[in-house]
Amino acid sequence: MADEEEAPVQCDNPECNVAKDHRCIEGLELTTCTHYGKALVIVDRPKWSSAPTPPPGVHLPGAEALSRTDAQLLLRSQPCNVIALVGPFDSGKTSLVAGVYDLFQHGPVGEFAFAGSSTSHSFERACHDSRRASRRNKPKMERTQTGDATYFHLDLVASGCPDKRAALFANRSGEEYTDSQSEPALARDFVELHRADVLTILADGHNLLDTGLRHQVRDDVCLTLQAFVEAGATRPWQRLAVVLTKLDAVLKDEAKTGRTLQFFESVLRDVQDQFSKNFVEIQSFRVAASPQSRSAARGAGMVDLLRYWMSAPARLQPTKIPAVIPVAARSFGRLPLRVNRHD
Ligand SMILES: Nc1nc2c(ncn2[C@@H]2O[C@H](COP(=O)(O)OP(=O)(O)OP(=O)(O)O)[C@@H](O)[C@H]2O)c(=O)[nH]1
Ligand SMILES: [Mg+2]
Repeated sequence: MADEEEAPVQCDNPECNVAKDHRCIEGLELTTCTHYGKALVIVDRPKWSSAPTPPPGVHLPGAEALSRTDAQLLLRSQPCNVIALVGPFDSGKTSLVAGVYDLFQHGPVGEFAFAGSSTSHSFERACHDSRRASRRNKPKMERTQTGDATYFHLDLVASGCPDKRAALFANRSGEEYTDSQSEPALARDFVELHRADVLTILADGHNLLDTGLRHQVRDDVCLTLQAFVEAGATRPWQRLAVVLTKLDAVLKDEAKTGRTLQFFESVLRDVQDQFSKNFVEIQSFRVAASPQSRSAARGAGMVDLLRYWMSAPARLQPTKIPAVIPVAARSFGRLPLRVNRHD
C-alpha cells in the first residue's frame, strides 16, 4: 500500500548526494547530521513581474551585501569558498573584508585576479570611510548592525586556472559572537559557521598592546571557539585562521612590539593545544587592513591570508575509509592468500 512505502531519503544541503550514495557529505553518521531528513527548500529570486509596477528606467541588479537566501543561491550556482569572520566588537572584521576589496583596486593580488562581485555597493561603502575621498583625518568604520550575518561576494581567478572561484565573506556584529561565549546555544543559529571553509578568528592588535586588555583578547579567542565547538557549529574539515589585526599599531609602539607578538604566539599555542582535533589545519596571520600610521603598509600580510582563504576546500577532499575485510565463515576461507611475486 502507498502509506507503507519507504519515505524518500532527503537532506536540506543541496551539495549532499545522500539520496544516491547514502553517505553524508560532511562525513557524519546520518543520525547525527542536522541536515539529514529535512526537505531541500528551493527559494526563487523575486521576479520583476511579481512587483505591482516596475520602477521606470533601466533596472540594474542590486549590489548590496547578500542575505542568507541570496548567499545560498550563489553557493548552488558556482564553486565557492565561505569565510566566516569572527571576533568581538571593533576587532576589525568589516575592515578586513573592505581591505581585501581595496587591494584589488590596484590589480591582481598575489596569483589572484578580480573577476567580478555582486556586492560592490556594500564593498564601496565599507571602503569609503577609510579612503582619502571621505575627507576624514582617521579611517573610521561604521559598526555592523546586530541581526543575521550578511555576505560580501568576490569572484576570483587564480593564475593558471581557467575557472573562477567565489569568495563569500560572512560579516556579523561582534557582540553576537561575544554573547555566545556565555550562551553557546546561540552559535547554532550562526549558519555561516556550519558552511565555512575557513573560520577566521580575530585578535585585536591594538588591545594586545595593553597588558591589561591582552588577557581579555586571549579569553575572547579561546572562549568563542569553545562555545562554537560545544554548540556543534564547527566541522572537522574546516581550516582555522587566527589573525592578529591592526599590525601597524603593534609595530608603531616599538618598545612593546616584541612582547606583544610573543603574547600573540602564546595565544596561538593555546588555540593549537585546545582545538587541533576540531580543525583540519590551524594557521596564524598578522595583517594591517586599514592602517592609521605608516608603520605597516595598507594590506600588509593579506596576500598570505587570501591564499589560505582560497585554498582547495578540505570538505571536497576524499577521506580515507578503513578497509573492512570480512571474516570468512569457513576455515578454508581464512587461509592467507599466497601472492606470486615476480621480482
Ligand atoms: N590601526 C588600525 N586600525 C584599524 C585597522 N583595521 C581596522 N581598524 C579600526 O578598527 C575599528 C573597528 O573596525 P571594524 O572593522 O568596524 O571592526 P568590527 O570587528 O567590524 O566591529 P563590529 O562591526 O562593531 O563588530 C575602526 O575604527 C577601524 O578604523 C588596522 O589595520 N589598523
Ligand atoms: Mg563590523
